[in-house]
Amino acid sequence: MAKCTLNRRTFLKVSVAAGAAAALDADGLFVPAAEAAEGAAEETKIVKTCCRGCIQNCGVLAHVRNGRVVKLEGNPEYPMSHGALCAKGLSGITALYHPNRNKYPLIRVGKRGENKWKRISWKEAIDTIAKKMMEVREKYGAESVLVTTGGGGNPAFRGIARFCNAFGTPNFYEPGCAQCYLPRTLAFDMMYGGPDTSIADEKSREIYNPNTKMKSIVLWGTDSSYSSPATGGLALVELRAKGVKTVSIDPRFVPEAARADVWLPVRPGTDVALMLAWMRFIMTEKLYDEDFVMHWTNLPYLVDAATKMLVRADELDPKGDEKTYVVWDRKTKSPKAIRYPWDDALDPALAGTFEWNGRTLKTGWTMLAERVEPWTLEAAGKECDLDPKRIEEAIRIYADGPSGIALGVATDQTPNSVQAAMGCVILNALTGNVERPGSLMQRNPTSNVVPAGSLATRCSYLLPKGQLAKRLGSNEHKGLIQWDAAQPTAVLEAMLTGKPYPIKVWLERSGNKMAVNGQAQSWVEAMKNVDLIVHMYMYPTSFSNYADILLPATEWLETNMLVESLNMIFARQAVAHVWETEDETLFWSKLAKRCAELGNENCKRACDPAFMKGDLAYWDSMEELLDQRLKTVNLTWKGLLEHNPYEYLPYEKWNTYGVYLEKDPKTGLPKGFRTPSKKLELYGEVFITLGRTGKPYALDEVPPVKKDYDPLPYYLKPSEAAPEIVKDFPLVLTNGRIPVYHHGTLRNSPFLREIYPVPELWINPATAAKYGLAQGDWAWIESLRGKIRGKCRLTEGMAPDVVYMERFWTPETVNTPTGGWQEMNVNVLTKNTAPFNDMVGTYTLRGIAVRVSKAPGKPEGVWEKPEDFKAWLPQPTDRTPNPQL
Ligand SMILES: Nc1nc2c(c(=O)[nH]1)N[C@H]1C(S)=C(S)[C@@H](COP(=O)(O)OP(=O)(O)OC[C@H]3O[C@@H](n4cnc5c(=O)[nH]c(N)nc54)[C@H](O)[C@@H]3O)O[C@H]1N2
Ligand SMILES: Nc1nc2c(c(=O)[nH]1)N[C@H]1C(S)=C(S)[C@@H](COP(=O)(O)OP(=O)(O)OC[C@H]3O[C@@H](n4cnc5c(=O)[nH]c(N)nc54)[C@H](O)[C@@H]3O)O[C@H]1N2
Ligand code: SF4
Ligand SMILES: [Mo]
Repeated sequence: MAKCTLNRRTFLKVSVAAGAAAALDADGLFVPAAEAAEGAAEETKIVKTCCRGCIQNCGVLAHVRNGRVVKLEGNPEYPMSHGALCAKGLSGITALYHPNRNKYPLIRVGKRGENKWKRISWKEAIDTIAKKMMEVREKYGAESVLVTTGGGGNPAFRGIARFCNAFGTPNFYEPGCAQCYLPRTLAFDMMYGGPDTSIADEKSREIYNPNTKMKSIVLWGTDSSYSSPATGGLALVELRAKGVKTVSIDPRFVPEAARADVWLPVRPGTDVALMLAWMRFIMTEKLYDEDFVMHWTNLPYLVDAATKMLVRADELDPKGDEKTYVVWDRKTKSPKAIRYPWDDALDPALAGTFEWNGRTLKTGWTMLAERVEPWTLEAAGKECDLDPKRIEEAIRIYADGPSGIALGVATDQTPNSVQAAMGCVILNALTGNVERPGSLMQRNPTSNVVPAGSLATRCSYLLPKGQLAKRLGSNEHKGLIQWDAAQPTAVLEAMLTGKPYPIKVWLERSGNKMAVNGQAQSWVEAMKNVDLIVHMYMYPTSFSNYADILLPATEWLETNMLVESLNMIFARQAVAHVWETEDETLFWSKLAKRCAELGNENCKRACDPAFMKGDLAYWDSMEELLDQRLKTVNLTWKGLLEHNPYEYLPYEKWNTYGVYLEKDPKTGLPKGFRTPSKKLELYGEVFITLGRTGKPYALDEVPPVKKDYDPLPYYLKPSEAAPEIVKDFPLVLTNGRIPVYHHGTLRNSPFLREIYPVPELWINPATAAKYGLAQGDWAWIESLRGKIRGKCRLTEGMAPDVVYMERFWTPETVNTPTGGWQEMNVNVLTKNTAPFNDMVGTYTLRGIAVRVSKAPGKPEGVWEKPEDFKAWLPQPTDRTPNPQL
């Protein structure tokens, strides 16, 4: 038997050198690794799986020898990546065998943050958590339990909402949501009834069509070569090679900007002004598709200028139908009900203001035209710091379609978030770029094995009556109901003040909330009021310092999951398993079950008899859940592994266009879009209804908002553009992805840290000179809320008054007083207070006012040299059998 090369002493040396990371009642952490003798004998197996180093799922061929993963390469069968893998994916092995993995459930024995832990069993951990949850439920109500997750990389994203709904708490949040993707899913769902166009979220799938008719594409606040390098980034390279033109709208000269036909370095946070100008130009220069706009959008419908509501047929005639809309008929010069989809007997006006029976009626088109009127190219140029001629050039490339606007996360991160997404739908619709060959807005079929990319669904109906109105922040910001989510700032307030009720238990299952929450420092005091904080993750992070229980989560190479990519289903299958890590999907199920048992045992007060017994609130094994999900394609998990990947539809059938034109068998009419009018709701009356009732998402009563949501996009100036702030903080800071990291992850990867050891502050050379900064210098960056350091990267690719930096934390300083998150993290500078986006509650992550000055050097204890990271090289582990294999 071969000896383990790493003994307790060398381990301690490593972990002391690592300065780091937590976990660590060291006894027994390293048990002998795979036997060398066996190693020589066993052949290398190649196992098909899928990566989850970011929010994509590139196909992977994992080479496994003696139960250890020894090499990763791309699987050419994966239709979005064609065998490519990025640096994050390739670092999967270092993540899996990292010496500082969370290995066992641990419970705190010292004070919070003292880093003293005791190993406990999973059963004990789940029992302790469930008992505390039930106690809090009894004493304060289920809403005093908060569950949080991460947006990126989470196979159980929707399952967490389901867990909350079943337990009865309306309070779950993730730091993306209103700051990521919800603004877009909300606008696209309500105005179109189909998917958004985010490339990083695996939408805009037309870019993967080898025979696409696309002529141009606009990358608006997204840089695919950084945020989806092996999928969208690769596809764009191929599209350009075929002559597709691109426009990049990004304050930084990122790779997609460098390769674009037109780059518009928009001033951070001013995108909606630019969008309004695009709309105005397209409308006034007649670059729109009139036939499509007339027949397939609600812009010809009449709006009552006083109430802002669309006029219905029953307002013209008591016998009229309340669901039928009204147009201005030019033949009869009167308002007329128009049946769906069209009435050839009528001659509807697209534009116009009409007086009728003492009411002023305007078409949706005219309402929009009035809204965009101030936004000439010159006005937008001034507001967004752009050359009007370049704006025009960009619009003309876009208007020469088929084309589409791929809207990224940038516009989700200011209080103007939903309006930008509304603008994107409007622009795509005005130009007719909807469900046509070559356009980005498409409704392709789905097998639905992983609805919204998550194994478990939300089951909003499980939430007991009366609880929805208690959700923190979602009465004001009703768009949050689409995701069953609370607003982080409202949660923070409750945690701090106990109002409207206290938060007593916090279960958190992502990486480092101190790195990804806006204005992260505001949480420190609040957390002191929470009795039990649980952190489930693959390794300890700054957040673990605030936790009472740590739970070890599986890495993607240890996880079983379903992945749907275009017309195919792939298995992400566990190829290894280390220590006592567990798939969190199973963890939520076990916790739900234990709570249910306890609830039934000591149900003293009138607890809901259906408590946690609702439809599939829990399952006993991953296989049970996977089998359940695969039923829609008549497969089992074992069956899928035999046919991996499984093509559930031939590509030609999957690649459907013009879904809205397909006949609805029930009516014999075209299906239209999935909206109340079956037209694209560019005049967004649906948003007024959302604010008043929570519909279409609320399944329970909620109070109306104080002020109706605006049915049309409006521009909101960046929240820190006021002269009294700019006087002291003259630069604008923004963020964006680093290709080698995913959010707060992988800062402990020795190879990736070697590539990108410390965060770069991108700054224009003239600005740098003004503040005495040179290439490679350390700078202070300061906002109204805090001060951090970054390393200067001088580049002409930034406007003189704009700087860029991304979130960063350092595992090597986690056990120092800074917790590893205060030194270089932009989320010390960002702002989580008002103004918020009205519909979803977005706060300000991008476009905040800062100043810079020279710093003496790097923060103490931070590693920068390649040899520093040696301590994090993969280590032998045990070969704990994976209970799920
Ligand atoms: N200033 C600023 N702040 C931001 C942003 C910004 O651009 N600027 N971006 C925002 C955005 S878009 C988002 S989405 C959020 C991201 O915030 P979070 O998602 O909270 O970030 P992480 O926790 O780093 O990422 C989640 C990680 O969970 C890990 N994971 C994967 N599988 C599992 C599992 O089975 N169990 C567990 N427990 N963990 C797993 C993956 O490594 C994944 O990356 O941050 C937001 N914050
Ligand atoms: N490598 C890597 N990939 C990731 C992630 C990661 O953390 N790392 N996270 C994943 C997640 S959850 C998400 S949401 C996606 C996001 O993916 P993308 O949508 O591509 O988002 P970012 O790269 O954050 O931002 C895109 C660009 O917006 C620019 N930008 C900054 N401010 C503004 C502004 O005010 N207006 C405009 N128009 N542009 C601006 C930035 O310079 C950046 O290049 O990436 C996913 N993929
Ligand atoms: S882009 Fe990179 S990290 Fe993301 S799934 Fe693909 S290989 Fe993995
Ligand atoms: Mo995100």
